[in-house]
Amino acid sequence: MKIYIDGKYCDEKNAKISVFDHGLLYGDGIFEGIRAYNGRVFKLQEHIDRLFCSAKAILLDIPISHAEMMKAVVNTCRKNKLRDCYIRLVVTRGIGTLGLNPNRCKRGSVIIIADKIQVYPKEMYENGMAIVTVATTRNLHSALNPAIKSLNYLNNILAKIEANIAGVEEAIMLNSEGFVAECTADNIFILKGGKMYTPPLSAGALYGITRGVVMDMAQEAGIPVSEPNLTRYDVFNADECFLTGTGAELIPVTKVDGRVIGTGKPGTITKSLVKSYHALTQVSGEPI
Ligand code: PXG
Repeated sequence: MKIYIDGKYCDEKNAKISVFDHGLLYGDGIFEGIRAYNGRVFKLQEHIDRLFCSAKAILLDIPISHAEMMKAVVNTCRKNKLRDCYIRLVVTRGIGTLGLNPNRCKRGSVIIIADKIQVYPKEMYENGMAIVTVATTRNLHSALNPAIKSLNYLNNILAKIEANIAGVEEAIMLNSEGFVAECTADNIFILKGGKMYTPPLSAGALYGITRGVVMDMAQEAGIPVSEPNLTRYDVFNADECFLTGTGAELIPVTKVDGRVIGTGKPGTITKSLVKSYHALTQVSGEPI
C-alpha cells in the first residue's frame, strides 16, 4: 500500500509521522472520510470544501491548494490501483514543541490513506439495526463545534464505548438541551406520515455529505424534507428511521432504546432511498 505524506508516496512500513506532531500530542488537526465507487471518488469536491472549512475554523493553514488536494486524493487511489475504497485524509498541525501553542508548529502535514472499507454487518443492511441513546452528550458549539471534523473525536468515541457496552453498533447522541443531535459517525433521519425529518445542524450535527445527498434525493422524489428539533419521542414514534454516513452509507434502524420502529423492518421509503443512493454512487464522482 502506498500512503501519501506531504507530497511523497511511502510504503506502509515507512509511512510514519513524528511523535512531536501536534495531531498526535493534542488532537490538533482535521480529517475527512471519503469513498470511491466504481473508479470514481464520490463527492470529492464537497469533502475537500468541508476540509477547508474545518481548517478555517481552527486557523490551520493547509500547505496545498484545494485543487492540489483533489488531485492528491485521486492520485493516491490510482497509485494503489483501487476503484472501490475508503480514503482517509488527515491534515495535522504538524511538528511542534511540547506545549500546545500551535504557533510553534511550522507547517501542517497532509496524510492520505486509501484502503479497503469495513462497514456494518451485511445482515444489518437487510434487516435493520438496533441502536441506543447514550449519556454522553454531543459537544457544545461554544466548546468544540461539532461542525469541525477535527482529530478530537473523544466525544464520539465515549459515545461509541457506551454503544459497545450496550451491545449495539451505533448510538444516538443528544445535545445539552436534550434534542437529538446525531450518531457517533452518522447523521440520523426519520420518516413520519410520508415526510422526512433530520436534526438541524444547530442541534449539533456534522454537515454530513451523505445527509445532503439524501435530502436532495428525497426532494427529487417529492418527499417533503425539514430540519426541526427532534426528541427521542419523535424517533420512537417514527414510521421509519435510518442513518447516513460515508462509511455506513444508508442503514435502516429498526429498534431504538428497546422501542420497535415502525413495522420493525426496514421501511419502504428507506429502501427506495438506499437503491437511489447506490445507483448514484456508481455513476457520479471524480474519475480515478
Ligand atoms: N457525523 C459524524 C460525527 C461523522 O463523523 C457523519 C456524521 C456523516 O458524515 P458524511 O459526510 O460521511 O456523510 C460523520 C462521518 C470512520 C468514518 O472512519 C467516519 C465518518 C465518515 C467516514 C468514515 O470512522 N464520519
